Amino acid sequence: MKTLIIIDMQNDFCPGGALAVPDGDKIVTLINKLQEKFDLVIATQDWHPAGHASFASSHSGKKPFESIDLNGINQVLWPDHCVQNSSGAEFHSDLKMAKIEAIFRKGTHPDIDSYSGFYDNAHQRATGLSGYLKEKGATELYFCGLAAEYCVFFSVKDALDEGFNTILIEDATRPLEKDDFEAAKKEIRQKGGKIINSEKI
Ligand code: VGL
Ligand code: ZN
Repeated sequence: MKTLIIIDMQNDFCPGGALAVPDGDKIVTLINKLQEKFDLVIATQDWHPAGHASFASSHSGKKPFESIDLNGINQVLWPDHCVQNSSGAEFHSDLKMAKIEAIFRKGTHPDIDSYSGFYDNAHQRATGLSGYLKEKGATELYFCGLAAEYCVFFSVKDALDEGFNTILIEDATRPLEKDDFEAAKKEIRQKGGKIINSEKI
């Protein structure tokens, strides 16, 4: 069964937001059109408590986009973003919600970040997404949303590890940094993932 997974299509990742992805808002119309072609559509939502450990503001003397070691894991420090119940954490207002059957929230644990929709960055806590998809009979997972080389990429990698047929829809995602996305695409292909454009669907 063909499933569309929309990653973090939230205001803070769009121009004007706290952690804006260049042209992040330009993919909303395409994602709305794509939804009609899928049997199952689900979404993820970055959903941090205030003072989250991934925020630069939680570490004295640190600035956004610096990296630190956080409990043994390399952590990029971000501007405060997607704080629970803030307008930045809301989905882009043009995103069609009618076909989205479930929303998986992530990044809720105060001490650890969670890029993937499946697991936290230490791979210790599952969101339940994998079990949900398997119970629904999902076999082919198509990924879109933001940001391409972070939450989309980590979700794609986990999907491959979980044994799903995994396809990234390249024109329905946007990166923070183009070069980092090129490296991510290479790794996706090496792991057996497919990368396509939306016209192929
Ligand atoms: C994301 C950085 C921090 C993403 C979320 O959705 O790609 N990136 N939190
Ligand atoms: Zn986040």
